[in-house]
Amino acid sequence: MSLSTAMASLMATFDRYAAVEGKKDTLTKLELKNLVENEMPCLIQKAKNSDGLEKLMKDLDRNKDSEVTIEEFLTFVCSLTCVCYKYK
Ligand SMILES: [Ca+2]
Repeated sequence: MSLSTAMASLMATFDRYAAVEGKKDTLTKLELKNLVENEMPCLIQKAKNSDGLEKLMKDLDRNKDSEVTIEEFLTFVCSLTCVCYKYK
């Protein structure tokens, strides 16, 4: 897979989940939960534990509007990629 395919996939995945409820270009807590559970099964333990999800949402939602923007989401994916890289 090329890097541009991976980028397109990041954008399409965000859009698909963000469109479910509320604003079409941000993730609510439920949308974030569904995205993490379906697309990042390695984090499923964290998402299943509701305290974990609260914390994840709080960490991602930098501007504290209870919605996760594409910028906040991509920052999260990049940080996670850095962690995975270090432990590969
Ligand atoms: Ca939304």
